[in-house]
Amino acid sequence: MKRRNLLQSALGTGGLLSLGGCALNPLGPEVAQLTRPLNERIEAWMQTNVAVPEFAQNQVEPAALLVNSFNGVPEINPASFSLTVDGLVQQPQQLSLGALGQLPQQEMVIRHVCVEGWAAIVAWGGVRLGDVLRLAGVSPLAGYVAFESADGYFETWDLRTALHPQTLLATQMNGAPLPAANGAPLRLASPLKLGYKLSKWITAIHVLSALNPQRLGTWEDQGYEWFAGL
Ligand SMILES: Nc1nc2c(c(=O)[nH]1)N[C@H]1C(S)=C(S)[C@@H](COP(=O)(O)O)O[C@H]1N2
Ligand SMILES: [Mo]
Repeated sequence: MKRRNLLQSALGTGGLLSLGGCALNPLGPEVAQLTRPLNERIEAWMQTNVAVPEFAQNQVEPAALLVNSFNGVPEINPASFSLTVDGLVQQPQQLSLGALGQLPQQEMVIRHVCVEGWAAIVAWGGVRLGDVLRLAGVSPLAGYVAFESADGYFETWDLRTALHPQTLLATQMNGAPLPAANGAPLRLASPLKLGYKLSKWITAIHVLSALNPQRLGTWEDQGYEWFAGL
């Protein structure tokens, strides 16, 4: 049973609830707006507790992953690079790539889905975002995470999806170091969110208690859905 069907039958709504990324709500935008906060909380909870099935290594589709960058490829020197983790944390961090390499390394084969209508199965390797956040010690008051990227891209996520074990800060793609065009040295990868949530070239992570509704994300601020769950 797919997670979405399971949730819908659990709620006894006969499939009328729109859950996350899909814009096709049969009850129209007003109802979608009304049910959205509830759906987001339920879906975030589901995502924290349920592992998304992964694909096999031989199912990766290297040619299907299109490069999608709104502002070119920023230049980043890996030797001097460090990832900032700050905001509502006990120990703000500046993590070099060497320091990130000391954390447990994970691999997963998942489907990347772009809202523009293409998808690709990709093998990602890197560290769990949750491990990085735990290193900094997230405050109990935190609920959101913001990501800054070297190309000026900006994203915000709910903390629960950020802490999900299948949300990675990837340094590897399809068995090789992450290419510059795909976000080297550090990008988000997760089977839980649409492509535009998966920031490339991440330089800073800010842990927040609330979101600024004027600054939800590069595409969200132009009308794209914020939760963007898969
Ligand atoms: N920093 C940054 N991250 C980004 C983007 C971008 O333009 N800049 N594009 C997003 C979109 S819309 C998609 S589909 C994926 C594409 O990742 P890829 O270029 O590795 O295929 O990156 C996402 N992350
Ligand atoms: Mo995308």
